[in-house]
Amino acid sequence: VAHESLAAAVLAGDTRAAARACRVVDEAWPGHAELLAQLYSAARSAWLIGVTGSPGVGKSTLTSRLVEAMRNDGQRVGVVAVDPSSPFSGGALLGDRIRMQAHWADAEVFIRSVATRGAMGGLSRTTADVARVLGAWGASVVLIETVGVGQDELDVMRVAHGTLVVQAPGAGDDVQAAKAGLMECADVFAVNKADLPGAEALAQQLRAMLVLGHVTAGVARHGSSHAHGVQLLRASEADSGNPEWEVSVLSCVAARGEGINELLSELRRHYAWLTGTERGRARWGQRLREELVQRLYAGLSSALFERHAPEIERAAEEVANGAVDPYTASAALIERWT
Ligand SMILES: Nc1nc2c(ncn2[C@@H]2O[C@H](COP(=O)(O)OP(=O)(O)OP(=O)(O)O)[C@@H](O)[C@H]2O)c(=O)[nH]1
Ligand SMILES: [Mg+2]
Repeated sequence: VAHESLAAAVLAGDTRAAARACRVVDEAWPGHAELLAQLYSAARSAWLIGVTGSPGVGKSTLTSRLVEAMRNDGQRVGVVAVDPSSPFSGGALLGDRIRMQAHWADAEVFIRSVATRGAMGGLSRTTADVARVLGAWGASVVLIETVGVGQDELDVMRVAHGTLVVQAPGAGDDVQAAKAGLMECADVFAVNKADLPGAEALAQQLRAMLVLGHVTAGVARHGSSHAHGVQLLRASEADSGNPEWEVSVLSCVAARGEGINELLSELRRHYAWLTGTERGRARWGQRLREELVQRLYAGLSSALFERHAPEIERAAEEVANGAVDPYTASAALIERWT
């Protein structure tokens, strides 16, 4: 395969090769799946941490602090900054770059931004692929920062082993935002900007919500978006024994580097749970199963669309001119192809 030597160079820890591999997978060049297949087993040992939350809560500042802490441990670190907007809009990404500046010069830190929505699973597929390239390059930890607005961005967090949801006082609708999706993807909550008024109240609100939401924990969390896979996939998790992961709320002041080690050890404790307990392993196994299902959905539908393009075009024409209804037309095509 064309990318074999590229894979070898990435696996040897070559930074330029990793940058090139990121482009290959980000832009879905021919052979990118084969490249990723070659990197997969090495990438599996990397610990992927998602960092999300509303705009401006301090995700980048906190991510940068976590990188610092891991670098002090001598670990090679990857950062994937997911920018949901256009790569040309600048703003957020530029800000992130400035905050990450301290790490750009560090050869043991690889920072990559991802903006492609693309086909085949879009943002979360690209993020998973890029994070794996960084893992194969030798990052023992890959931090994935994304703004916690919109389903696509929240889906990105499913790529990570653990998700840190960052909240901050004064962001207005903090807890409201937490309710809408963010709450469900949190493995650990960080109440950042604990130097500002309202931080303690926010932490208490979050804790109260966790207690209330506890009944459904582990069932509602991390559900699959594909109806099919869900039941099949969930059964294994429900069957496995305790203990369920308990989400906690920790305070920090990322700007001053306070509370970072505590956050890191809580995240480590989560990773130990995920990889070292029956229920944790079932949870992670479910995610990996879901990835296959997602890739099949995307791959099968694009393959079918490609192969049957003229037929689909004819049916579309008939629906458009009223010769047939869309229900009958789609049912007939699906019947013929399956
Ligand atoms: N008071 C205070 N300000 C902080 C703290 N951490 C970050 N900030 C400030 O909050 C602002 C936003 O920080 P970022 O790290 O860019 O936040 P973000 O969540 O990455 O922002 P986006 O990526 O734009 O959504 C900056 O001005 C930071 O200096 C903190 O602990 N306390
Ligand atoms: Mg940021």
